[in-house]
Amino acid sequence: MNNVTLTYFEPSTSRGEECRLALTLAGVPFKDERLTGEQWAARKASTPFGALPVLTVEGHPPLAQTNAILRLIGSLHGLHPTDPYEAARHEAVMGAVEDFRGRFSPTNRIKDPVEKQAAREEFARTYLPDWCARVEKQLRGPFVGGAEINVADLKLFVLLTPFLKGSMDHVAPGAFSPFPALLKQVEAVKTHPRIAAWYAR
Ligand SMILES: N[C@@H](CCC(=O)N[C@@H](CS)C(=O)NCC(=O)O)C(=O)O
Repeated sequence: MNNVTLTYFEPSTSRGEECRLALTLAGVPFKDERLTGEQWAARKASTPFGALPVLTVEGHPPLAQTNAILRLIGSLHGLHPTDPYEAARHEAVMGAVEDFRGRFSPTNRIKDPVEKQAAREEFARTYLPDWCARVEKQLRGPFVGGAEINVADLKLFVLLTPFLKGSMDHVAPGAFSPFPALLKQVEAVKTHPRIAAWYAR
């Protein structure tokens, strides 16, 4: 991969961060382009699907859709399984992360504080434990595929870290306590030398 640019917004809590971490883990030097709202408004129409992240690699058209970007980086750099069935299992975990976002994100847009609290508490009581129990069954431990880290692990890490830090109002970090294998997975990603080095910059 030559002359690589990863375009996203500033936050480190969502899809663009997953791609930055994948490039970091792969040891690929890249331009870390972070757009302001104004820059994005001028650029949106020219992107493949009108959303970020977008990966640009010399000699190839710009690539959008986070999971496609992660699969590409993972496949080129030994961070995604080569066995098609195991690869599909990892992709299912990546899809489950997007499912979680799809269920949680609407609560960000609720204006009424009482309604928002109720929606998040309901999420923490119902969807969250069911999702965690199902995802835990997919972990061979500590990572999705066993001893080796893969791009699917980065998605779980980026999704869960803000919750475990207590940054999501009305969803206590303790909601994840019944799922020790999941907590171990997040810790294993966080302490991976290349990931730790990225956050120590
Ligand atoms: N399915 C897409 C979703 C991308 C997406 O929704 N990106 C958001 C940021 S996380 C975005 O670009 N929002 C700005 C906009 O839609 O104008 C993916 O997985 O990459």
